Amino acid sequence: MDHAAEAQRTDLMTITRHVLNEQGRHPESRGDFTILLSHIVLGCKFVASAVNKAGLAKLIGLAGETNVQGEEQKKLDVLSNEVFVKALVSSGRTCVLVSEENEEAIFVDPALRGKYCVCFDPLDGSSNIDCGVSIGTIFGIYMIKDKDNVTLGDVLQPGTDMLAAGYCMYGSSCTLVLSTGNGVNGFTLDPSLGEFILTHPNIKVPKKGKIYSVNEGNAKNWDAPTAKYVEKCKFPQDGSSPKSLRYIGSMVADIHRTLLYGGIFLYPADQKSPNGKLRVLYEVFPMSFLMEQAGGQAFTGKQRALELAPTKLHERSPIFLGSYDDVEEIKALYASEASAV
Ligand code: AFP
Repeated sequence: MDHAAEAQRTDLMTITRHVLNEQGRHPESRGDFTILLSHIVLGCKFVASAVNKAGLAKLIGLAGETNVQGEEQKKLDVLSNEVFVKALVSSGRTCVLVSEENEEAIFVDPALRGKYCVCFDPLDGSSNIDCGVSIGTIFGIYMIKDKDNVTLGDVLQPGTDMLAAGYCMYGSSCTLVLSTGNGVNGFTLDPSLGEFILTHPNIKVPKKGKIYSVNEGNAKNWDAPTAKYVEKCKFPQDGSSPKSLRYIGSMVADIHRTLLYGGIFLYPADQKSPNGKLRVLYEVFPMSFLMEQAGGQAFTGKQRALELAPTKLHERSPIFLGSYDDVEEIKALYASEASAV
């Protein structure tokens, strides 16, 4: 018997144990973050179970409401949002919440307030629900600046102030990817234990990738650097092989693949959407934080994505993120266009 392998199989690193270990790096810490995270994990488990049962429980389909982006809202979106808001409020560790599904920020009742702010998209990729494609929850966590004067400014902080970010992907397996600012780790839900177990320690995005990921249906409206970049992916002039195209249309799934296999994910600005489509607070920032923590880069076409200073809750931004070298290439194309004008 291989005793070393056996010991590993029986010495399970759950997500809570991992975060408690991380807490050791901050001697002043009193466990508040661990409690907050355990409530986020509970929300993820609930949604994972609801997604698995969706077809059976007739949760799929329109709920007859539209969300603040004017999109059709699905029943699962409504349910996931309710679950996360309740889980976060009841943790007693949150103060301001921003959800993709709520037009206004939620200011937690003072009696239940803690020091964290959470921006989240409870169920991103909802147009993929009905066909069973992977969808996910995305979240970013900040600390309030002044507990006696809580304002919208607490959630309109630049991404560089983010303390932690993550996503949970509801796919062929349920995977939670988390960074608390000290690298990126992936945990897979073991349904028999009901626990997320560390399966992808210290994720590093390959320095250069072989995949590009973009909605090419928007190509006619792209700006010149994006169009040139995608042309280079397909018809490289340096003797390298063309890149493969993979696009799921569900950011969590596209970013998860990019983190593991490398490459670049693009949601650029175009003539119809000058700010792109993806939302800064709960899509662009958390994914950029994770990508940087994994050794990659995130760029808006003008600047490092995490340095954006959002002024509105549901603000959008163009985004290019992934392997370090691939993002360098698109940065160079934007820089040469800027120097040409
Ligand atoms: P939905 O939640 O409406 O499916 O949008 C998903 C999303 O916000 C993000 O997850 C995808 O990366 C992106 O939009 C896909 O957008 P396109 O359908 O325009 O390619």
